[in-house]
Amino acid sequence: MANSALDDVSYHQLRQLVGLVDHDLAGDPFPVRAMDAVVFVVGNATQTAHFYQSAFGMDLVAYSGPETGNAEYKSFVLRSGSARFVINGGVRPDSPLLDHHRRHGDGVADLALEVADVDQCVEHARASGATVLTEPHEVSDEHGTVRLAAIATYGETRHTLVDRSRYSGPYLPGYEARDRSVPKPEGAPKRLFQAVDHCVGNVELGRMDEWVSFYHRVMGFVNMAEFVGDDIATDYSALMSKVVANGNHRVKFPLNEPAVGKKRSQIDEFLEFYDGPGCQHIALATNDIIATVEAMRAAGVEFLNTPDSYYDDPELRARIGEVRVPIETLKRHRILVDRDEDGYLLQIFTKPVGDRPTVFYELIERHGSLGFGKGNFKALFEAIEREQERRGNL
Ligand code: TYF
Ligand code: FE
Repeated sequence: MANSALDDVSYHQLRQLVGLVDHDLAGDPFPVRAMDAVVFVVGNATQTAHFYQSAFGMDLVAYSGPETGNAEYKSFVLRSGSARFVINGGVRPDSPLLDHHRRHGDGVADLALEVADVDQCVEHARASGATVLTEPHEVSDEHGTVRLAAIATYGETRHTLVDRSRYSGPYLPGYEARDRSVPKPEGAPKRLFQAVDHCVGNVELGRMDEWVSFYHRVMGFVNMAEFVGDDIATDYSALMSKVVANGNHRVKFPLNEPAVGKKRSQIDEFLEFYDGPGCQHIALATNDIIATVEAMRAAGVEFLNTPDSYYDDPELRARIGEVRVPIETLKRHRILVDRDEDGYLLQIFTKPVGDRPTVFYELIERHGSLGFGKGNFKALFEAIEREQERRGNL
């Protein structure tokens, strides 16, 4: 598997980082190997790429733009372990990327997937009623050949399907290798995160189940146990949520819809400011959330605040038992903790990283738990609502 997204982090490490289960790709109608890339369209790719290097500690590995023969847009490819971000921004005034940005602001245009067989996936998707946006085709250069296609998902988001098993270049034909050019955050570990754990989609009111069935039918994804139903939703979360995953759980997509409750849903706020459905948050798996949060904070990344009462609650202390650091350390960093029958997880959420109240990040350190922090939903959603109120959108 040349240049696979899995190369930089071993299967064993990934098992711990993102929680994998055994799965046989051979019998899978839509054999997904991993996330290939999270592809962003932003207003200023040059500066956004700088941010992901200086604040998220990512490495610049490839570039395409006017200097490399691509007059329309600039594209920066960044890596951290097995995670790959591609940051695109229009250069020519007639670039379609600028129309995308006008509608959505900075956002995720493409959750690209590495698949074992592009043609098989596209045939299965088409037969299941999916919209094929780009037919299977090949692109080649001196490093080999990549086979690509794309299907539509919620809103204007797409899934590009990539088979790079016959390719050894830094990303795709048309890109030139680049070295890191911006210093990492001061005192930061070698990598601030090792993998993408999950990517969350926000869809319109009443459409979550349609999108869950889309991932079942079209991509052979399965349901994961964690969900927020209408029983919990109206009480405090203002959203409903279900999680789908590929066979081995390497790729996990929670899907949210607004819940009709007392307050204006955070999902409604997203849908208004993103101008439709889209990717709401990306969870990044780290093996040292303390060091990662320290480095990101030092670089100016803002996280949601969790009140002292969360940590002082004797029920929480009893429920979580022993974790790898004293609870005072978690309190100092405002890191949340949740435990279930399989183990525990540590997590924290940034504020939205762009101008619109849309895309944000989660950092997650898993110790056996395969969940998404259900025990934290109340405290988390209250923190999100405090921010919504500060923005005047509650
Ligand atoms: O991905 C998840 O399900 C958790 C919880 O607006 C969550 O991270 C769900 C919705 C949301 C923020 C976090
Ligand atoms: Fe999450």
